[in-house]
Amino acid sequence: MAQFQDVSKQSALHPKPAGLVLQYGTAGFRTNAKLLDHIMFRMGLLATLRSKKTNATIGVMVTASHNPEEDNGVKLVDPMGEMVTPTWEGYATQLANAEQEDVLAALKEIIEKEAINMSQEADVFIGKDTRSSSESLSKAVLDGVSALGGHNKDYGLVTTPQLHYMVRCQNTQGKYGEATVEGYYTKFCHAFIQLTKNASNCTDDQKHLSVDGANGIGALKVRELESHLKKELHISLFNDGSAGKLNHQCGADFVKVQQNPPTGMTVNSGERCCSFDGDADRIVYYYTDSEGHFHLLDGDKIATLISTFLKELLTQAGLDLEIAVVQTAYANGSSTNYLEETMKVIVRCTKTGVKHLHHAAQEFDIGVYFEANGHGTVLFSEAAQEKVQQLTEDSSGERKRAALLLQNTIDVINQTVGDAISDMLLIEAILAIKGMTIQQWDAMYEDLPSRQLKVKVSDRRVIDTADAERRAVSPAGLQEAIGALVRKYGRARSFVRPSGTEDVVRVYAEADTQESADALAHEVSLAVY
Ligand code: 16G
Ligand code: ZN
Repeated sequence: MAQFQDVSKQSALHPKPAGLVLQYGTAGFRTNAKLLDHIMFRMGLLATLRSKKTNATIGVMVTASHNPEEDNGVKLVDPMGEMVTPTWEGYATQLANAEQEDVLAALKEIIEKEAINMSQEADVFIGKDTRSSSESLSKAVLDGVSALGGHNKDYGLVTTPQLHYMVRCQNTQGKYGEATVEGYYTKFCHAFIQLTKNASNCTDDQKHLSVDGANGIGALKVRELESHLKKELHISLFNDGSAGKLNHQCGADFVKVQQNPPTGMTVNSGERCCSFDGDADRIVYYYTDSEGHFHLLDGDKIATLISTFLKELLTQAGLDLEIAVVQTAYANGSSTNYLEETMKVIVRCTKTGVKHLHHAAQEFDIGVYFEANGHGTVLFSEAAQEKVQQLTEDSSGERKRAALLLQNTIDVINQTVGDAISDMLLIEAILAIKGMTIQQWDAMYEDLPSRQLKVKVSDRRVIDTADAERRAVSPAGLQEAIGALVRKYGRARSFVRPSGTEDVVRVYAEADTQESADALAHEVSLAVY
């Protein structure tokens, strides 16, 4: 077929370095940008097949998130804006690793296995972050799409969650919003403005927020967002990409791991600050107190704030909807304890990686999911959304007010994936409505001191875990050794897991003092060797 001749011709222009093996991991493909040209071309091919198969628009995002500037990566987005399914992750790995002369055969194998009708039309949406390599890599994706006769829409520079949003809007015929960047701002900012109308006596000081844009795409988009905020939020933007390097000593990952403010930002004592990561799908908040101590409000604190707010609204609205918080093993023990014991909400723990949390959250009327690193969102079931909508029409007084607040909360959230901009608007609205300072939010519960370490081992795959990564089942004896170490300390917990993005084993420990958490993490890392 002529179609496949085009693929052969184009594929030769995007050759694979012989012997290179890469895997579609938790965050898609991610490595040094110089190794990715053939991967991009092939992901263009695969997205086109996926579009034909699902008869829907598929997204391809070129980004390496919080990785250094020299890296890049690519992720596929499924029709409802969610991560691509595990079977297709497998195809992605197969196609990426086929040697140059075997690309066609690998492609045909997928077509056959999935019984894809090649005469079906295909549509692919493409976005990229601000890395210098993203421009040419996204062109390679476009080559892949056109080689199989697919149509494309290139959104250029967008955040990862913006691209997820576009895909969902397109495939729900506008029901979720308009599939344009302008439509994105209009939807989320309108809901934000509606919410803040419920905040009485908010001073200009309370409306002020310092944002660290990680010198990435999030910074560009915050600038665009500002004009839609009608002065309901006053943003001071730092690390806007004009001088600093992407993710270098700044951004959500740096702040979370280093437990320090980013460089390039003025952090005045007591002031509310937040950091985005390099593709703006993560956010963490922080402040320094009058003694200069740094206080981090991570994904666990964010989940707690949001679920408290939602639970109060459900009570006021008299709506009986089941709400759950989904976390990973990295969630601070204090947060889990507070959610279960004080707030009495259901808490679920899943493996690391957004797709696992997202999936678990879908099982509830309202599923709030956050990784401690600041990636998260809230999912509302169709039925829950309908009930809220109905109540806005059928009720009056306090109940109607609560129902309208719930409705606008649903609309300010990007339900496709964690989104720093949309999460920021929701958090700012909640703090304003509750008249809450960042210090009061921080005081909801006190984090247990914790420590994360990484250990280089010859083969990280010898470590196998169970129980949402909280228990090591191999090698033999490791879990018993960890258990014995944990018993030495007060309120202690520790686990190890092979990283899905780096060639290391990660160690997590928490305990009643920082010294104990540090010592425990160190001892457990010795047990891993
Ligand atoms: C990826 C995941 C993130 C996870 C991290 C863990 C997505 C979109 N991103 O960045 O959720 O926390 O990997 O990395 O799923 P690790 O396996 O190296 O610890
Ligand atoms: Zn990211």
